Amino acid sequence: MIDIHALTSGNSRALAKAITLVESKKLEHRSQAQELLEAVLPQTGNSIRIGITGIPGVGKSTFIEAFGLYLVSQGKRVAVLAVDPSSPIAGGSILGDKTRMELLSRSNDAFIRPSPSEGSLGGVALKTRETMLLCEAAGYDVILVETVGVGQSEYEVASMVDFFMVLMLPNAGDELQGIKKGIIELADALVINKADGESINLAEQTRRHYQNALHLLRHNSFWTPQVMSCSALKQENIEAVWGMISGFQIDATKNGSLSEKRARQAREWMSKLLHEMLDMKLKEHPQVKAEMPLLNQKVTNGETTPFLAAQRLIELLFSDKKET
Ligand SMILES: Nc1nc2c(ncn2[C@@H]2O[C@H](COP(=O)(O)OP(=O)(O)O)[C@@H](O)[C@H]2O)c(=O)[nH]1
Ligand SMILES: [Mg+2]
Repeated sequence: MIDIHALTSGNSRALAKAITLVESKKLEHRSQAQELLEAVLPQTGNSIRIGITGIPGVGKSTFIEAFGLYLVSQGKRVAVLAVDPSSPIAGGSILGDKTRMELLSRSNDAFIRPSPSEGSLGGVALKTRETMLLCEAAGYDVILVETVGVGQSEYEVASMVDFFMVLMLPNAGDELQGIKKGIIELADALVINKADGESINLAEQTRRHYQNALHLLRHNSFWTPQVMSCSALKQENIEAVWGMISGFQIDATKNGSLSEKRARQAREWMSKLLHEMLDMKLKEHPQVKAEMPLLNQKVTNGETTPFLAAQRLIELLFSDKKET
């Protein structure tokens, strides 16, 4: 069993155990985990949740090391999580990159957790969401959620954080950046990394390029997305990146948009989970399973309409509810 008191007083062993429970696929663990999450819910929400994405090699791990160490030096406690639908052993993921976060991983004020290898209901992203809540209950002030951008992971990360940041290379033009369409539009900040040495001028050019490009986008938030540059390796301008994000945190807290955004995200997750649960019930239901092939056939042959077939399956799903 998890010692809730140890967890909420910041014991990292209790936190690690709680995360293992949340990540477990065993059914009884699932309900224990939900009980735990509900119990600690009042102690959550007191962090700033920051999403970080960018192509492999852009410098995410180096940035997180520099940024995390800076935050620790400012008295913050930092948790680093990852959403990566590929195996955590594969290259590019947090685990393989722990060497680039050597100092941070040794800090008592930092907690680094690799991506869960898989999730059933809600996927890897749900596990990370729940882990984020546990970290908040354990008193972490800043949660960094990294993704290497496989599959839908950038969208999933953007939908669980307060502030979404895209790291970029000093190379003007999206084509060269290998960034998926739509990601730039989700960004609260674009940060051109590796603005050092011979790349300083190119980084500045790239910064201006995106600064102009962002003006063309419409934003339905009080926040105007920012474009900055930094050097994670030389630890330059890292403080300015934090200045921008903490400025956002202060304003978004004051004007209510932070709590509004979180509430919306939670409702969207509920809806997503509801659909996934219904889907699972459909797939498991014996009569639905039995009639599905026949109805598929009938729809294929034009003997019934897709509407009527779907309606029949829904009726089957709910027909036995009175008996149970
Ligand atoms: N010159 C320079 N190199 C950097 C910087 N940040 C990271 N790198 C290098 O870029 C490579 C990839 O960095 P890494 O943090 O592993 O990138 P990730 O794949 O996005 O996590 C490594 O060789 C880093 O040393 C930077 O600010 N400037
Ligand atoms: Mg990395």
